[in-house]
Amino acid sequence: MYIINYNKTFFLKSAAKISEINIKHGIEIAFIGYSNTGKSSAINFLTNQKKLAKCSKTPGRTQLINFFQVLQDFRIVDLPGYGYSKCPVSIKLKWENLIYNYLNKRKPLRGLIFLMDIRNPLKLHDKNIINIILKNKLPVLVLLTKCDKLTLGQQKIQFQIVYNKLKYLLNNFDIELFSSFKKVGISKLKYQLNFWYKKYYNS
Ligand SMILES: Nc1nc2c(ncn2[C@@H]2O[C@H](COP(=O)(O)OP(=O)(O)O)[C@@H](O)[C@H]2O)c(=O)[nH]1
Ligand SMILES: [Mg+2]
Repeated sequence: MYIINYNKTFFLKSAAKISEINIKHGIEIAFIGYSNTGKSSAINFLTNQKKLAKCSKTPGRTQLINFFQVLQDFRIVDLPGYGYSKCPVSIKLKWENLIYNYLNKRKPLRGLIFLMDIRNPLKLHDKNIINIILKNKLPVLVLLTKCDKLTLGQQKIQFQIVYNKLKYLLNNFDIELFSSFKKVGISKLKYQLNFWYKKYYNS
């Protein structure tokens, strides 16, 4: 298997609208989930860089789509977190629009890393995202984040519960426990990203 060095990933650009994105070559994989689920932390963990994607204690800070280049024809994308309850409705709608547009229209998009806090998965917006995923037949890796917050026993139980629910909701998915803090789940994440890149590269 072709080994990708994720440590060399660098920030490429941000966009507030999908019409602003002029990069059309190669493929990209997007990280999606509620604000504060650990998207930026996961990207930093993956790339072994402390501040590549900004992590924030204030949820909802990342309002732009951020593109990071892994390889010349391979990008990862940090999507704005949806559904942060304390922000104004107008901003919320703008974000949702941006995310839905991205998921529906972005041609290089080949897969999603779908993050849900293990303690509170499958919330309202997660289900909306699942519907778009189904419609667009996007392959998904679900990460149950912040698994360090639960005991190993609780993690296993919660994993099984979410897996059983997703089985009826999604066709093409995999699921993994994840913690950026305790360094859990990184081999599966890399394996999945490598797999999608390889599929593109060999096509
Ligand atoms: N316990 C725990 N907290 C985490 C983990 N990853 C991120 N966090 C915390 O959750 C908050 C949101 O993380 P961030 O990566 O900015 O989430 P984002 O909004 O989805 O990009 C921050 O306070 C992080 O320190 C994790 O693996 N375990
Ligand atoms: Mg973030």
